[in-house]
Amino acid sequence: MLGLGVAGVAAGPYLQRAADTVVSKVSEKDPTGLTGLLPGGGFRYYSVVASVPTRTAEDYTLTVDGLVDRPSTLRLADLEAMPQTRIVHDVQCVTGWRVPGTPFEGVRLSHLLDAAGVRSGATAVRFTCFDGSYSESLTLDQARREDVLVALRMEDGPVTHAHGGPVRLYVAPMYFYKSAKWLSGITLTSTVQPGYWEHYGYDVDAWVGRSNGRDDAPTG
Ligand SMILES: Nc1nc2c(c(=O)[nH]1)N[C@H]1C(S)=C(S)[C@@H](COP(=O)(O)O)O[C@H]1N2
Ligand SMILES: [Mo]
Repeated sequence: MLGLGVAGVAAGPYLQRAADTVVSKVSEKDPTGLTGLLPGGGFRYYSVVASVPTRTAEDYTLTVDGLVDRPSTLRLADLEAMPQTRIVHDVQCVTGWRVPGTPFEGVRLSHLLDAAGVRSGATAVRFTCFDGSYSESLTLDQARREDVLVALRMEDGPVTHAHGGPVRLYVAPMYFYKSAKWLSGITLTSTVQPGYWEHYGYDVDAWVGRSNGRDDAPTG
């Protein structure tokens, strides 16, 4: 776990600055300013970069490419026009905090994969983000699960910028670091390419309660 400690130190200043930005918004409502907490009950703000550009319904795009027959660039309206699935599930961060019974809604990743036509050589999916730094990955089997969404809504409203809007990934059965915020790219690959935190020691297969050295159900 040495690598994780180093990553924590390296990411610290960015997390702090990002949290300051959010706190200043929170404090308009709550002058006591809960450090690092987002409005909406228990969520914490995470970003590995100091500032993230905003994307609106007009300028947001999601590319689907790599080992597919039909690469595409989707706009928010394209995603909104697809079948929507709602999942209510606990959110669990690997650091211990948990938000029970959180609704997410959006397009099943499997729907986008089918629409793109996954080629036979593909075994994994890589996710990239318009923050310019974060990335994640899933095996193709994991990506096809029914509880993996390209989420447009969270807590029964649009995904806010702080939560990774307008579009974030939501991988319900895994620790929340798999749920890449500010999603901008879905690339079908021939091998799993470990994501941002996975380079620093977090498990690539991030099943809640069965990975990252937490074989007992987390209590955070
Ligand atoms: N682009 C991006 N996505 C990300 C992260 C990040 O730093 N950047 N952090 C991950 C981690 S560790 C967690 S716990 C959740 C936090 O989501 P929230 O900020 O909506 O609470 O986002 C995940 N997705
Ligand atoms: Mo996390």
